[in-house]
Amino acid sequence: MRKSYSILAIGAILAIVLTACGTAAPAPAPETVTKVETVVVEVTSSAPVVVAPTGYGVTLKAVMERGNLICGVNSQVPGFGYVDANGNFAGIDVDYCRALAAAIFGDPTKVEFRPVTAAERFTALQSGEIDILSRNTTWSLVRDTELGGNFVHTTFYDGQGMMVPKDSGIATLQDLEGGTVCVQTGTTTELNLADVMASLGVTYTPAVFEDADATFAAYAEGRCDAVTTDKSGLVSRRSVLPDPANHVILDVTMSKEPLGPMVRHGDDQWFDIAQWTVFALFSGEEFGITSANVDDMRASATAPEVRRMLGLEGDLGLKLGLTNDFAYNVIKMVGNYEEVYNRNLGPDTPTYIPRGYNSLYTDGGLLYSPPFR
Ligand SMILES: N[C@@H](CCC(=O)N[C@@H](CS)C(=O)NCC(=O)O)C(=O)O
Repeated sequence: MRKSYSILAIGAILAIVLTACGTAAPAPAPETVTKVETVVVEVTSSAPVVVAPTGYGVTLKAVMERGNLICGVNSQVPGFGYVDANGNFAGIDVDYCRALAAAIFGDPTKVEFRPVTAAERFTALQSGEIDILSRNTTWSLVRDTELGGNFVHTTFYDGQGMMVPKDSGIATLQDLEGGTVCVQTGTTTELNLADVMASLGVTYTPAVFEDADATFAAYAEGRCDAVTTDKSGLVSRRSVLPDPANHVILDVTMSKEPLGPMVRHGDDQWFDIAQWTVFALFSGEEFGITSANVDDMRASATAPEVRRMLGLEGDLGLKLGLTNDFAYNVIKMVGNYEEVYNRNLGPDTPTYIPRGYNSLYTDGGLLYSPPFR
């Protein structure tokens, strides 16, 4: 699948990535992506991208008929999306895919994980190769418009950072004057680096790589003085360097990187399903409903919102095109947000990241679900 996709769209990927990076002319006629049932967008004269059919209800119907969800994920970022020692996909973004499968099928295993690189991911979504992208992807205006996506609520608030060898003597971005910085192509990272260094008047040479493995291998070999990506990515990739303790993340945040799932334009039902799956995870934590106690809660809950959310009253699930126990299934089978977070990024993991902004609003963070009513 990935092979035929590459043959079909390699020029288009380049055009889209270059456009996303702001180094090429704008992609033509983005409106055609959003308003037409099935279209072929001539992103370059030689390499059309087939855009998947869109329209209300199309995606859920296709997923149900196929019998599983195809989720575009990372395979190189521990804690977010990677393949663990047992050969299973794991990470917070991967668990979100499982939660969505649980919401749709009542079965978190009905999901196929499709690894996509930073450069491939938007074309994979537009072409219909994947039903949803859940891969440490930053919400931005260009991605929300020209690249044909809608971002579901942010699931991890992040910011870009810079990592250097501990003994390098580099303590600030200014110390990188005249140096080389390893960075991955097709990312917001590359753009922010240029913006921030220009505003500081720091001259540097970017060393650009296609994926995280190549970027961090070059850094580990000393081919650059520093490496930059989302701070989550730095924590994650530092954990798999041969000598994690010998690398420090500078005390500087270069950007806002709100990371979350992305769907195609055009299917509001699918957007709502993806969105309320996120809210089920947040609300589960807010109401103290866990995978361990959800059955007790279902047997004894009296709070009206909890009863509606777990499908004991009303028909909220049916309004999404799902069953009324969709949120119960998410929490029972995958856990609430806190459980998912701690499993992948909690204090007992090698990729520990303090919750910070990724706490509930009731704990001073930014996670806030609208009401289940
Ligand atoms: N959040 C940024 C960066 C995301 C990104 O792709 N980060 C890299 C560096 S950690 C990555 O995940 N690479 C993994 C890969 O290429 O498979 C974006 O959406 O552009």
